[in-house]
Amino acid sequence: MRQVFGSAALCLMFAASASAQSAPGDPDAIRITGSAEHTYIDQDTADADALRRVLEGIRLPTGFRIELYALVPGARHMALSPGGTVLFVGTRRHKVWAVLDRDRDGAVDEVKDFAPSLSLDIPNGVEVSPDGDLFIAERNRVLRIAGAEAFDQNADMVAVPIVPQGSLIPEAEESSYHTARVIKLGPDNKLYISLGQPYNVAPPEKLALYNETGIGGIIRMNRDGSGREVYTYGARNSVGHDFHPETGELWWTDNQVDGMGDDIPPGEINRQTEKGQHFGFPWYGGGSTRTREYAGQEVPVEVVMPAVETIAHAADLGMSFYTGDMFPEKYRNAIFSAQHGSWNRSERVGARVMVTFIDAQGNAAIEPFAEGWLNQDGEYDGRPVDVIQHPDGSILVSDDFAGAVYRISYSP
Ligand SMILES: [Ca+2]
Ligand SMILES: [Ca+2]
Repeated sequence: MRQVFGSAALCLMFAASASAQSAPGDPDAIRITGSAEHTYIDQDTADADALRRVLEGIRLPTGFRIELYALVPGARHMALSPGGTVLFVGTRRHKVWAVLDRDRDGAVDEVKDFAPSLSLDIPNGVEVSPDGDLFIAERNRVLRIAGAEAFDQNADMVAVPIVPQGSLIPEAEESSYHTARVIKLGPDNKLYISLGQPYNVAPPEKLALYNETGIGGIIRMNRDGSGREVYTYGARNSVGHDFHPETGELWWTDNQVDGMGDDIPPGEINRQTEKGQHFGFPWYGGGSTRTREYAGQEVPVEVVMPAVETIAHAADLGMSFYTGDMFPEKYRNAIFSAQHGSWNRSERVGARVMVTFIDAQGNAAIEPFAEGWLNQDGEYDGRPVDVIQHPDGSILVSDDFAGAVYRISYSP
């Protein structure tokens, strides 16, 4: 019965999505400007000074330098506007922050909330297309706002729900667990959105519904919300993905099963070469480690094993390929990724930025790049979440524990 209901719900979801295809004057569009007051984040505070002292202790390869870029409360996933003047920063609360550098001199002029009249629910995922559409992926809705870079000057903007409220996942599957969406525009001009499944290990009776809806995977769709399909199967909770600059292949991080001890299962960075591949969850809890719940069962699908296994429970989150000119040549097309840090481990690991080098044969090797947020007392001074590239070739790192964005640059 459950599966029948699931299919019916899915049909309704697709019907709703289709009706939400946007045009100017769309009746579903939400007017987002108005009289609501912005919240401004003061950048000249004792917190900023304390964070600068923490950054003095961060270890980086020779020639690299890290500095505080902005104070941004709860900073999660990031996207830069095409003109480079606005950094949009998602959160797991109710705001998307706008970090403004109006004159593009690399110094932040102002940090305030984007569209305070807009009511948002876990707007973790943000993306901006090259032609200026801002996409916000919430717990259970996706919005598109055209021309968002100009929000500071333009008093007439609308948010179009390209995936209406309650249609990203069935409402009965809403949870506070694994609900931080990541959204990125692929080289095929489609939106790729990760949908974490809401369990430690998903129970068998949920699997059919999850396969249909893309929960425990990554879905893709056109920029108006049409043409939704499941691209990736067998993920547990992916919170970071990006496309290889040369091959266009989707690479993504995955957070693996808790409660199996300190040292297993490994975390994952996966390489996907075509639509519909399955990456093993819930039969595998990470790498080749079988979950207790599905132990001994024959695995009914062909499984793609991870390109990189990472240390258990480090919580690999946001990632980006590096295509800039600022860093030494060996970093070209490497992956920078954030390890948020463990909770399910007796001794903490993570809270660092990693780099993954991929050779011509596609073999990948990971190593620490920036570390030192885990202090001598074993406590966090920061927890990196996402890494993106700035147009100048530096990288930006968000931190939801410290409430900050850092900039890492290089000079020989
Ligand atoms: Ca500036
Ligand atoms: Ca896997």
